Amino acid sequence: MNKSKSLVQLIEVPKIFDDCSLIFAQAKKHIPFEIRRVFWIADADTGLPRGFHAHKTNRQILFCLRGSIQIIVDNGKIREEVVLDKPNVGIFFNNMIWHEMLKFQKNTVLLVLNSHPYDPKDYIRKYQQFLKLVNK
Ligand code: T46
Repeated sequence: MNKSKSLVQLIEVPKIFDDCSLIFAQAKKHIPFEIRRVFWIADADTGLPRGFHAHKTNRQILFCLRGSIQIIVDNGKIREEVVLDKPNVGIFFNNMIWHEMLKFQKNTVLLVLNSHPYDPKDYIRKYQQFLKLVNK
């Protein structure tokens, strides 16, 4: 597959090995938006898929700090999946990208950087509605 057309946009940030592994991300250099909100997910039910929505405006980067998850991204035409399991490799979700998070390994910790504050009206939670909006 042509990599430049891939929906999966991974962002690798520096990881310093010293007496621990220290990972950092710098505004502008690594994060392609101003961070207005951060949330993290831990203690997720390993059998419970999450996500199943797209954001109208919010853009995000997910880092799996511990454990692993499978992620599905979908733009209404192409659907791809990737496993996120390295704490220094995040996945970028542009707005209007449908995403699903599956197979949370036990003890997974997910950090999510967001371009916008929380707004329930920013969510498109019905796949058919998402398809209509992206394909019009
Ligand atoms: C996303 C994926 C990756 C808030 O009140 N504030 C917040 O900032 C967030 C993120 C959530 N909430 C409330 C809304 C719901 O009552 O927390 C509850 C669970 O949220 P949700 O069902 O949307 O959780 P996920 O894991 O399906 O989705 C979350 C984010 O909401 C979403 O933006 O892209 O993680």
